Parts: sequence; structure tokens; C-alpha cells
Amino acid sequence: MTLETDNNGVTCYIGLGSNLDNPLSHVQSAIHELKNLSDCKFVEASSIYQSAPVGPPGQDDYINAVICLTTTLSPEQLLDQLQHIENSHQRVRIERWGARTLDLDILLFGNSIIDTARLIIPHAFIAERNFVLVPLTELNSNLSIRGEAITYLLQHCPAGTLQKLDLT
Ligand code: A4P
Ligand code: MG
Repeated sequence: MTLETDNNGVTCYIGLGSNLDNPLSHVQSAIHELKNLSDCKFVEASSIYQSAPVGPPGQDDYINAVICLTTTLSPEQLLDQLQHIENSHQRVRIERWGARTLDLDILLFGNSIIDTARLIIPHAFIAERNFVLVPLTELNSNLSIRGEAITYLLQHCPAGTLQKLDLT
């Protein structure tokens, strides 16, 4: 599956996660903010999921989702915009993989492979997390990530408790 540039820019997938301070409302308002990013065109959002925490013990469950957009921004410019949204949600960085009001990760940026001090794309842990792979597959089951079909990655991903929320 190719995700290259057209007139709207590059197709990107962004993962959202929250497990603090009414996480569902953080994720829903972040989706709204992502719809209004400059130089980006929102394509669609996955369903919203509740997942058991991966990382330090004693955290609450997470709310997770993935969105797709196209952008004419560079990966670094997109990260700047995402970190601006995270900061506006009172995100405080205390420990790696610790509880947070909002985490926005660039999962895929077209077909780009990036490994710099600031950005690793595809996201480093994509293949180990069903709370990322399930909503990503919902949006596009034809993706391939580092040469592996997303459906294959999903079959081989460690099982984690994940529940699609019925918000109707
Ligand atoms: N960075 C590198 N690559 C990227 C990328 N592709 N997208 C850098 C975004 N940022 C990227 O991120 C630290 C730095 O990573 C950034 O400054 C950026 O330059 P951070 O969000 O401040 O720190 P973090 O939360 O410790 O790291 P990260 O990578 O966001 O954590 P993860 O891997 O996303 O894990 N359990 C459940 N069930 N659901 C979750 O959503 N999330 C985490 C966070 C842990 N457990 C979870 C969940
Ligand atoms: Mg992050």
C-alpha cells in the first residue's frame, strides 16, 4: 500500500492516548482540534477504545484512538503542532510510559522511515500494541509497516485487553 504525496499532501496516521482526568473527553476534544490543524486535511477517525495500561503499574485504563489526515507540513512541523495540542491539555511529562492527559504519536508519515533524535517513524512500538494496531487496521487494513502487512502484525501482536466503546 503506497501512502505517497498528492495535492493534499502526505497521508499520516496519528495515535491518541489518555488515562488521566476524564480521558474520553481529552481524546474527543483532541480529535476536534486535529480536525482544525493548519496545513492539514482531516480524513477520518477510528472508533474509540478502552485498553489496559502498558507500562508502569498502578495506572488507570487508557482511552485510545487513531486518526488519519493528509498534510503539507514536514514531520517535524507536524510534531510541533501535536506537542502544542498536548501542552494545551496540561500534559506533564513525569515518567516514560506513565499516566498522561494526552499523548499524540505520529504512527506513520506516508512511506517515510525516520530515525532522528526527535522522531522515529514508523512509531517504535507500533507492532507490539494492539491498542494502536486495531484502530489503525480499522482505518486501513491494506497498510504495511516496515515491510510487514498490518494484518500479519495484528495476528502476531501480544494480546492486551481492548474494548471498543459504544458511544451512540
Ligand atoms: N518521538 C519520537 N518518535 C515520535 C513519534 N513517532 N511521534 C519523540 C511522536 N513523538 C515521537 O514523547 C517523547 C518524545 O518522543 C517526544 O518529545 C518526541 O520527540 P513523550 O510523549 O513526551 O514521552 P513518552 O510518553 O514517554 O513516550 P511515547 O513514545 O509517547 O510513549 P508511548 O510509547 O506512546 O507510550 N498503554 C495503553 N493501554 N495505551 C496507551 O496509549 N501509551 C503509553 C505511552 C504507555 N502505555 C499505554 C499507552
Ligand atoms: Mg508521545
